[in-house]
Amino acid sequence: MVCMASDRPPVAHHRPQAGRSAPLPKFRVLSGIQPTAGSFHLGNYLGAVRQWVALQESHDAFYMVVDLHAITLPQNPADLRTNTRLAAAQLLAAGLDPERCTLFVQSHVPEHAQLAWVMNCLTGFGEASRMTQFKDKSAKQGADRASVGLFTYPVLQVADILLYQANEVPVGEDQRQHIELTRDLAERFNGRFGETFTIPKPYILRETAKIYDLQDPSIKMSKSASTPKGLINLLDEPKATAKKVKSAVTDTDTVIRFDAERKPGVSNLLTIYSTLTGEGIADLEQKYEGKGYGALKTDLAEIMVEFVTPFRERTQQYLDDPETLDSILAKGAEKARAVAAETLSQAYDRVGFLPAKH
Ligand code: ATP
Ligand code: LTN
Repeated sequence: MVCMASDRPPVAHHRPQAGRSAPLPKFRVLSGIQPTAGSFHLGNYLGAVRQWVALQESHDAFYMVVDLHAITLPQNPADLRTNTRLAAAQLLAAGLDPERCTLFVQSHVPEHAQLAWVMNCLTGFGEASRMTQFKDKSAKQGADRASVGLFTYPVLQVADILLYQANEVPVGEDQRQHIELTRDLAERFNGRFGETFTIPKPYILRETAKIYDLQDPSIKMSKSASTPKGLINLLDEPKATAKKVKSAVTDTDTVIRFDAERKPGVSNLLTIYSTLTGEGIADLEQKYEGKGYGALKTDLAEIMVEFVTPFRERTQQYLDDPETLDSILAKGAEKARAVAAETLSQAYDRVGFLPAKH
């Protein structure tokens, strides 16, 4: 495994201050997900969204559907609109509660694009060129056809995080480099213009940082890289999902043991099983001792079906009532904007922009 669990509690650069009698203000988390598919996949859920749900209980949580990021690759406008609502509906179905967190759409808060411009001007061309996700995605399209937006994608993500003075950013392992860039740019800005931004930390849980493709456990489960049989979409027919789990690639021996290097397929299934049920890996190894892969896969298929069936129903309920959904997003954007506007105005002032007179 490549990553470390986030150390807790986080040490904020700007620790929130409280009066003697007031309760300590909560740390802030922020994260985002792209509306670029018709369904979240299991990697999105286990690697990120599940943590978002948990963190809304303990943190001041901001979560957004990042449609500005989505258009760094070509999107059909009608699909983008549909997928944006769909992403919000899935986040609510997964357990986000608009009373406990701020849920919004990135393009509803114009400050993201405004701060991104400032941060673009602090980012080295070479520094941006080293972002591995840009290299991967641009290589897929043919480097010459990649947009400048794709190149500067990570800098927009930096602006997303810094606008909210987030202490922690719950994401999967593939996002670590972008959080590192955020830290570097925040330090650079603070060093050059005076203390302005909180330095955020990645919040990446070791166990679920990277969920692998069920057919090729050497690559991460991803909407773009995975084979259809290796990708579990949460909104797919539960029967199809069960079938994919049952035909997951394992290995030629039959021992159910967690060993990410030598037995990546089985280990991936154990991780998924353990996270969805709360049963420890060691307990699962014991439970399936001498039973073979068939039994493990059959049980996991059932667990998956039990998980996705109500998830699909709840998502559909939100989609059936777009007015309520849009009003949740409108309230979220209003709350988000209040925070973002304050940070942006400070940053503009520090950079030396002349205040606009109203
Ligand atoms: P892409 O096809 O562009 O790679 P994706 O499937 O990785 O997309 P994103 O919308 O980019 O999906 O990711 C949303 C969140 O899900 C991020 O925090 C990301 O780190 C996390 N995530 C995505 N795939 C996995 C995975 N296989 N394991 C763990 N976390 C993941
Ligand atoms: N690049 C992220 C999505 C994202 C994000 C953010 C995550 C955009 N802005 C801010 C955390 C914080 C991805 O998951 N692909």
